[in-house]
Amino acid sequence: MSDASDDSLAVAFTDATLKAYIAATPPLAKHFPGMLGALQVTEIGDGNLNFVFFVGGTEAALAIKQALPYSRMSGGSRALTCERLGFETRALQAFAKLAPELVPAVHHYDAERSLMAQTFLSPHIILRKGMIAGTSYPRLADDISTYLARCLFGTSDLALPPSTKREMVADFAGNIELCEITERLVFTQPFNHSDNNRYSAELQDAVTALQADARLQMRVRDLKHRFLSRTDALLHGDLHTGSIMLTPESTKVIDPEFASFGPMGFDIGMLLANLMLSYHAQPAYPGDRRDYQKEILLMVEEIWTGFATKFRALALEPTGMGVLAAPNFDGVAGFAEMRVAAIDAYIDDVLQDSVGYAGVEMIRRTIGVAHTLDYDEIVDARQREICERAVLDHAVSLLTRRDRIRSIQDMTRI
Ligand code: SR1
Ligand code: MG
Repeated sequence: MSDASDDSLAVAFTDATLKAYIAATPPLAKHFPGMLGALQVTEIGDGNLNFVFFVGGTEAALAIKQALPYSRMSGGSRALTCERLGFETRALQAFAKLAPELVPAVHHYDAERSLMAQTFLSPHIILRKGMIAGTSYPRLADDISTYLARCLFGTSDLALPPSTKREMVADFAGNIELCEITERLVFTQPFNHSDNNRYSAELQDAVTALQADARLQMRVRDLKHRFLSRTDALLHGDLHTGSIMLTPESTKVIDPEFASFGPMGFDIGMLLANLMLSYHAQPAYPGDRRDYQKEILLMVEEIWTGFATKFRALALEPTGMGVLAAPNFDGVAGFAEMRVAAIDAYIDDVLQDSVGYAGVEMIRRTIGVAHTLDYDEIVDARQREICERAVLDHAVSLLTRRDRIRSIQDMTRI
């Protein structure tokens, strides 16, 4: 199922060539009746990998994403397969079947031009930016826990017929280059001496200590092994606060180009880590952010408990078809209780994984190559160092206590 994309056709659009492409492509042109002559085109992307264009006018708009055969952040020097956009498209389509209101709709995909059109989200903004501004998002925990429960459960063996699951695993196993980026940038470089790592000299003692901690290194290797070897569910693969666009009333998960099958705790942990990164950065922002910090902790707790409750309900549905489905005859003594216990044990395992992956993500965003805007925004170097130290301390505690975590409060209390 991998794309037959010919990278030579994936050349960067200009305003004029994109307008001409839209006019000549019926599934796109139909969005702009009577407007094709006056379309506005603006490149609005700010991610590491791709280009994103706003295309539209007063009546209608689309977001058009283009993946070129290199990463945007490398300026052309680092080759990267255009197939990533095919994986993103198929992941969005899979998630749309499970949680249609929580992802943007895909309207068109062209593998040869390496282009995908999706709903333009407005007035949504990137969650990370909203949290830097101290904005409250009362729907977020409920929406995102619904997204996680439905998408992780719905692409797992608990829900899918085995043949469908195997076909999907085989398809997404082809997302090799993007998974390799995660393996290198998330699990390998930050825990080794690497010229790619990036952190201020003031943090050197903390970095040296964590890199020399054998127990921590083994925990990270165990989590990396699980990431590589498990195929529990289709993961978004890069579910940080830059991959969520929202308003106080609406939440959309975007950008699943790193999608692959893996352990459920990877997506959940990455999201919780980015919320905790925001939590630890808040003291450096203007104003008194203590109440907002409490909101963030509550959100972390509500996302986990919402996920666990909804996932459990899905797994226990009497019509469930997955591996834990009830036998189709009554009276297997003790089966119902054992099924509940098995699901609860599975959820406990996902929690411990989530906490571990959260620790890894917090560390790699602080000392690895890919930092986040939360900390890039802090101009006072001493203040940034204080916040980053808090992140590293918290992350190391999460990793070293991972197997003793019994509830989400064990994570937020630390
Ligand atoms: C080369 S891409 C660097 C990072 O940005 C993405 O959002 C992923 O998190 C990746 O690790
Ligand atoms: Mg992204």
